[in-house]
Amino acid sequence: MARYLITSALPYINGVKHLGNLAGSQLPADVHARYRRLEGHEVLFICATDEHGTPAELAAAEAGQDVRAYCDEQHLIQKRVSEGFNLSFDWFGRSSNPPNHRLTQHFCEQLEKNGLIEERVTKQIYSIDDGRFLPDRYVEGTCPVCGFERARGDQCDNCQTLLDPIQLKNPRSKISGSTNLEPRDTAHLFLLQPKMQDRVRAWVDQSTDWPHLARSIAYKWLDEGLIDRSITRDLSWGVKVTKDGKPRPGFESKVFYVWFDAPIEYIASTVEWSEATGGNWERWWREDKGAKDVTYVEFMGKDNVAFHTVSFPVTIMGSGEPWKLVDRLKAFNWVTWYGGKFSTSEQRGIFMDVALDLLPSDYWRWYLMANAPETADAPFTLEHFQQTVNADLANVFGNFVNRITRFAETRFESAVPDGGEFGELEKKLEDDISAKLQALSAHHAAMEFRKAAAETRALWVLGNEYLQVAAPWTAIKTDRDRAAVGVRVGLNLCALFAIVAQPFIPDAAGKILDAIGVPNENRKWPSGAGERLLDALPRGLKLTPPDVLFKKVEDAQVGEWAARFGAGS
Ligand code: B3M
Ligand code: ZN
Repeated sequence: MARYLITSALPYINGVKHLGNLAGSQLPADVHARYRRLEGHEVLFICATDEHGTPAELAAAEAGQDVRAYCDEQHLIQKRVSEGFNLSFDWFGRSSNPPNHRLTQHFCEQLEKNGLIEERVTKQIYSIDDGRFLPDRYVEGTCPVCGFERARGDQCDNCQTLLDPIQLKNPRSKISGSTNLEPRDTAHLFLLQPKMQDRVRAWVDQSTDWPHLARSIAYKWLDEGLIDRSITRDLSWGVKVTKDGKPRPGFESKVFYVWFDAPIEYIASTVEWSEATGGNWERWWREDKGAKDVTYVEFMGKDNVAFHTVSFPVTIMGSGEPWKLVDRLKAFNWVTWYGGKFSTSEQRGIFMDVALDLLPSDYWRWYLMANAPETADAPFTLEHFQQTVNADLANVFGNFVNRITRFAETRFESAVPDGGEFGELEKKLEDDISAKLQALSAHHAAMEFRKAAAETRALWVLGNEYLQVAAPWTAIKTDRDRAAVGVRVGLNLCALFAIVAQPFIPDAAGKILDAIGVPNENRKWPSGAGERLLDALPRGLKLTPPDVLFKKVEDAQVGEWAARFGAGS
């Protein structure tokens, strides 16, 4: 048994996330956490809302709410939605909670002790009309790199370049729209990343276990060369800046930059978990306290990779303390809405809360993982969604379970039949199934979600092909033993298919396993070694055929949703 610490990128607090956000971090992290748990490993799965910085302040202002009240409300909303999607977090914390404040201040003080922090006076954009400095997203303007006209002060959404507001051409205030802006002097703390460049590169060099996308992005940043980065901002909402545990003189109206404190919340959320449950967070995060044998896996969208492969490691390594570093980092491209952007303001795309009103979470989970944006961006279209879930879930998997459980009910007294022996057909099926199971496990272990979903589907297809040939409904007329073998194997396949589908579609899988009467302790991932895969259920075991597992998505629904969610527009 191994230990896995799994984190998903922390969703910003500024509103419910769309299906693309879900597909790029929280959902694959959940699938992987479920897979590792089923294998019998010890898993700690951590997430939280990312509550600081200009996104939070701007969203609260737009909602006409005080920032804290806004965050309290939005955190609960996101928590409820993540429960609706069956995201099995061991803890869903908040970056605004005290543990993150304490740890963020601690890291900064450590970094300063180690000569990695410098206080510098820099020019920041000051808005004369708003009477304040305008950090990050409080400014918009033209990107100096690609010319995109609505680049935000912290990052260009078009070319992904990380920016300083001062670099924007034609800047304007996001608060008032004013262009009456001027550069003014103000002090900030800078993290001297270049001093850590060689150590970070050496660490990436030896991190051969990272999937390709993450590695290539990390090298892009290292090759460009790290720069000193300001880690404080002129804002009131956030983690206060301290020195020797006391407010830092000259920094009374400043807080840490959200990207400095957000990754620290992975640790702090684990502290929240331990405070709430009596767990031991250090066992997961401190190499001197038992975390050496932890495999730490991170999930995120590609725009977050630089912060996790460079900035956060600089914080961790620069502290000089034995904190756990990421072992495997899985990054994703975008899910697009018909090739374009999801947008709350323009009502384009489906967001997590609305998705749950339309269909059970399993439908979305299956589609998003079967089409995970792993090697390229993946467009979400309602037509493809309908096609996929109807074919895979309703026709292939749902029908299989339905057919065989109904037949067992009518012809074998709702029980796993006894009698008959395995023939060539069953022996071959057993070989085919074990080969596919082995491939499936390998894809899950490699966090190749598309391949894992395809392999899961391939198993279901094998089951249908078997039933087609074994045809117990025909055999029963002449040879009851032969029919009994077909039904027994069919029911065992149902159980096996549901067991390995649990990471993707936990609700439906649970329903099937309940219907067949498979107890919890027998729902573990098949190890492959010497198992009687097709003869595992006790003979005579009673079952209740499940209700319709997956209703088909109808054309009328697709038409209605297309109009409502701006399909193709
Ligand atoms: N909240 C950005 C995002 O949601 C950011 C991730 C933080 S991970 C520490 O894409
Ligand atoms: Zn740009």
